[in-house]
Amino acid sequence: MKIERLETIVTCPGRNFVTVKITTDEGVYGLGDATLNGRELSVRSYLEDHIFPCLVGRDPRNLEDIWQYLYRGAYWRRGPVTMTAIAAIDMALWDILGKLAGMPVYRLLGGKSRDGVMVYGHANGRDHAEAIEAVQQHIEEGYKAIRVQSGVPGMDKVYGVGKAKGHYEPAQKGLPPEETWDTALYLRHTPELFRKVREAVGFDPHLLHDAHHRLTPIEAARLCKDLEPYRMFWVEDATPADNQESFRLIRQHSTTPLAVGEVFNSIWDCKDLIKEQLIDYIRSTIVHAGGITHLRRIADFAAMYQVRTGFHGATDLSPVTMAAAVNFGLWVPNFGVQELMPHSELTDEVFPHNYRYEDGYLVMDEVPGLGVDIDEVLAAKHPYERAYLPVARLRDGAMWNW
Ligand code: GCO
Ligand code: MG
Repeated sequence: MKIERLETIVTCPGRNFVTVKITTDEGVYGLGDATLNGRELSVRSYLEDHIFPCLVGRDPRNLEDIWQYLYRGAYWRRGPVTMTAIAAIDMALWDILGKLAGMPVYRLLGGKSRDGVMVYGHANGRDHAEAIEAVQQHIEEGYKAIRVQSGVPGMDKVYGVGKAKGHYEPAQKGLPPEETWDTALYLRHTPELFRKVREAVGFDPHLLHDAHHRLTPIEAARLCKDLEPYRMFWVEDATPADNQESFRLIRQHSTTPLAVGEVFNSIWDCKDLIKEQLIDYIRSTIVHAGGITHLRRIADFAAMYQVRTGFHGATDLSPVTMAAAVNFGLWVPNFGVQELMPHSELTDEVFPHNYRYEDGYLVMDEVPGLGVDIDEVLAAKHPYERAYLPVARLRDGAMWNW
């Protein structure tokens, strides 16, 4: 059996997605997500200009060899563009393998460890009252775990909170919008938010929060310490992890569980964090960290240190990644939680999929492969539109971490 055709499909049903489609000489095809928010076309070019020509004629069933060929063989290892491209190929090959075997990918990985994948939803509010209302709404919808983000008085715009009630989209059409960030205000208001949320809904729901890399290590330690009475499920991206040692400082001060890794693209980004037990959840995701083949290595390594998975799942990860994540989450023994930010109806129409939300969990049927498809005719009606994540500046105008 041979790989006959490789294509990318770029579509914007409200936001941009890049999808890889690999077809074999026997007509079986597989899909992989290659979306890298704000850098979509670089991944497409990496795939089309540098990877596709090398894969035609190879046996699609040798996905480990193809992974190693793309990783070791490229000489220039890692980086988000490369690892997203590798991930897309890897996902598509797992999809093909599942279809050939007539089994879901979770069966190929080792079968089901659980019936459903617990997800966390996004409760956002422009102020505390609106955020609490959103938390209550999520509880009514069955969510067991809820991420809470709120506007901060005195700041025009805060990460994770949209302009309108409810919805927020992590990319905007046109050039990157600029926002102003004020750490002191944020540190003052966030513990207050969680005090009110616990008061309103009690201690049953798991509560999560994303600090989105905005804090220095000692500020992060302060936040995590202040949040201790509210028994967080986790605080995410408390400080940037470029320097993995930073997390030791947070750990020394607080027992609030820590999650990190949505921007990581390989096991090397989290090696020390995991080995030194500086984190509790690893958020690296299938699309940005080399696919199922590489995430499996990360998860197994993490299991040795009782670190659990908590994969990224914002709307910039296409339904193809979500399908892969559900398959992975059904299998992986050290599963923690999966992020769920529901896609728009149009996105779901472009990518018909088998996984579905049921009472706080994502579940799927026994369908071959990843259980996701693409409607290419509909996709073609929504061409690429330039879009970016915002950037953040401090009050004095200096660039800060988005
Ligand atoms: C999350 C993330 C997103 C990212 C976005 C970047 O926790 O879901 O932080 O909001 O900012 O996915 O592309
Ligand atoms: Mg995040």
